[in-house]
Amino acid sequence: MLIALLPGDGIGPEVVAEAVRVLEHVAPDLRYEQAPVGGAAYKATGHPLPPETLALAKRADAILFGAVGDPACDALDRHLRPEQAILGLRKELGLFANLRPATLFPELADASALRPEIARSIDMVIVRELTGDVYFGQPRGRRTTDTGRREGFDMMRYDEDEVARIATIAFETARGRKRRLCSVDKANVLETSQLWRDVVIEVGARYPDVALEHMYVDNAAMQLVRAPGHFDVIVTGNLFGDILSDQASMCAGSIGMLPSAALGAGGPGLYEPIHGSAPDIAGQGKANPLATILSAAMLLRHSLGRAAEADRIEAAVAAALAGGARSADLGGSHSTREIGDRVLAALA
Ligand code: GGG
Repeated sequence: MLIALLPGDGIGPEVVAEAVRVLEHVAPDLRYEQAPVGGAAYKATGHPLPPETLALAKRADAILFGAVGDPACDALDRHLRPEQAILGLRKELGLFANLRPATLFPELADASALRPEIARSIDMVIVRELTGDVYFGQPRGRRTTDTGRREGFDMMRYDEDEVARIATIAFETARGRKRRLCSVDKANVLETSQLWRDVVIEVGARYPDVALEHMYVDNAAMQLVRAPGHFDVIVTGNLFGDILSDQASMCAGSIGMLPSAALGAGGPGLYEPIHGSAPDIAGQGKANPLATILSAAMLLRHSLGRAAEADRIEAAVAAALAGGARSADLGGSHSTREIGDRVLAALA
């Protein structure tokens, strides 16, 4: 089995290196090929997603992705910015479903932005749609109006098939859990959200065993900090999911803890920490590699069907945390490498 390694920018290479050490320990038969992506690829080739990188991603059995984003690229045209690489991979590979589990490891209750007794109730999966919404809608761009004012615009757009397929993934995910699904939208204001709500209800008719509720995104943001235990599975669009999952991560201790899987209809899945490239701490060995290590566990489970190895990694992360492993984001001083060492020690 071939794993494409796309470490990317900032702390991406540091956290991917630790995840690979862990994968090599639990699944020594896997093969790896690495390619540049994001700002690193732009600097090397003039494009954030070079054809060779895309070709590797397409022929791999799964992709382990680090992070993209580089302040040195801030002035570039949008099409050349590092973030276009991850958007391009999702689109090219048809990776429309993003599973973002937000679970609190009990040892991290004190690291949560919430009071520990509230934080302990967090156990949810956010199902974020990944290939639609304002991220991809057309038209988009900049123009100067007749009166000489500069204007920027992005089209928020979903069609019913895009909503139906992500809703189906969300209902199936809920079926494998506590059978509660909260669909998050802004249907009191947005046309796209009204369509979203209609289609989710239609798909829900096939899942009478799953309790479906609808929530406006502003209320969902509030409920995530007031009563996170209310949520089992959340399904939402690309933009709302991006924002809510970062919020959920801080409730679960740190953005350095949340893994994700981007899945489509066949083809390789892409696995990445939800955090970005964190250029302020890049190269200093301060980054928390656990989100990437947990993403590697998701890779084993979802793309390779190797649940036993995935379970071992997750248990080792829990054991490392129970043994006091703490990077700076969790209030500790262990380096990226030391956290990797502690997970490996728990696996031994
Ligand atoms: N590992 C996540 C990452 O690199 N995030 C940077 C980013 O801009 N992502 C866009 C998105 O997730 O929609």
